Amino acid sequence: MSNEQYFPSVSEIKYEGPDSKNPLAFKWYDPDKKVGGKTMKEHLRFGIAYWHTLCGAGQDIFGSPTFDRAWNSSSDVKASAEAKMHAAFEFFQKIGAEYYCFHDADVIAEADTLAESNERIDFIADLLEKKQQETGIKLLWNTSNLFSHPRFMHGAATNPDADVVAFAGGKVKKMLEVGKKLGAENYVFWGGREGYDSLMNTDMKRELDHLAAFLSMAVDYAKSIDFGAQFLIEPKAMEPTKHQYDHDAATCLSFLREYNLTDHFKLNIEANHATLAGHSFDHELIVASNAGLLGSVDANRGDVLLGWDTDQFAVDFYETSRAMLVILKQGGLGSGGLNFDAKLRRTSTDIEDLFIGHIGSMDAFAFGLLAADKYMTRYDEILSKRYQSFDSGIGKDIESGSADLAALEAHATKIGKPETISGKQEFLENEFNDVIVDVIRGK
Ligand code: XUL
Ligand code: CO
Repeated sequence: MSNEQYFPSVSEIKYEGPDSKNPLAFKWYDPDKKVGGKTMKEHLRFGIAYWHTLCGAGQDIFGSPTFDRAWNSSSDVKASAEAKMHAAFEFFQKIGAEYYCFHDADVIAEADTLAESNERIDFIADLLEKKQQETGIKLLWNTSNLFSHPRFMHGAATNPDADVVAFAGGKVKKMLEVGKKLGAENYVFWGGREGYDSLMNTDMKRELDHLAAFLSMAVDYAKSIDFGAQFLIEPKAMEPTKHQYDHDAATCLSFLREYNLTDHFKLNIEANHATLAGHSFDHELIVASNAGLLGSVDANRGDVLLGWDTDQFAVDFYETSRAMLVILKQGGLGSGGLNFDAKLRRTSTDIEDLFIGHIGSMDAFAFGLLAADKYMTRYDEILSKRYQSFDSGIGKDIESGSADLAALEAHATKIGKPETISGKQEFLENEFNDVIVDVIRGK
């Protein structure tokens, strides 16, 4: 089985440059090209999402699967997990991604009992470890699926039934052990069912206390087994629940601060989750980054006309450039990376489409990196100029905390009235477009 090729029509994807017309080549992602002292590969740290790329079958809420994947042909649980893993690593190698991410349930089907699921996980974790060693591909993050199984319908850590909370805890414990075994650099908590559909039956305060207790137990257990991965919370506003407790970056920060968890968690910001919360992608990145807690990114996009998590591949150069600007400004993602939490449209049924989707998005982020690098100095200049009145005089006193309202009054009285200063928004928008055009022209 391991010698079987699941993607025989595609060989290793190479960089051919912007003039290439080859859909199976990179136009912007040139892994070893240096940008500001680091290679593109080091900046971008691309990760492949097992659940979409390997498990995605093209189903939607109205229709059955449309993709016919060779690795899904076995009905035996272990044989099918093994086949999927071989397909996965063939894909990771051919696309040239250094990292991957998975939930427990992505790599092998869950059983009804924790003991049987754990036995299955041990089986596949041994194989994953070997594959990682053979290929040099690393685990960006792993996580536990605490949202698909019916037992989690009322939540996992926030379930009103303590037995289910215990089940969720058992699953997380196992995945922390697997993360350690596989050298995961991060561990993600996405609270897919941690929220509510109705306040008629929900004690929000108690559920949030339980969530914090659960996360603290995870912190303690990771410490006890010496698993040093960065813990990440992934904000999402809604879907599947009407309101998710990890609503957006600001809500997560306030939760982490309230329960004294900021030393242990950063945020994993997903573009489509930002838009579901009514924010732009760069807004969420900036909120997390300002707190020093931007840990990693789920790189995808939504559709402005659809109100759900479409998880499309990000291809908009403007958006990726804006995102990369925030990432560059904070000096990179550290142990984080850009994980493609993105899936093919249901109608994109060719096996090559899987490569084309990732290629387009890898190119879009590589392009974004070039544009951000070009714009960085100018961006700093714009911001420092706009706030320069805080560098001296009354502004400096405000920032340092030495001013009081009487001092502000005295200052205002002295100046008579403030000048009118333009925000130059349109000018700056046009200028940013010019930078994008310059990158396209290779200037
Ligand atoms: C769901 C989502 C998840 C997390 C990991 O919207 O983004 O796949 O990234 O659980
Ligand atoms: Co995600």
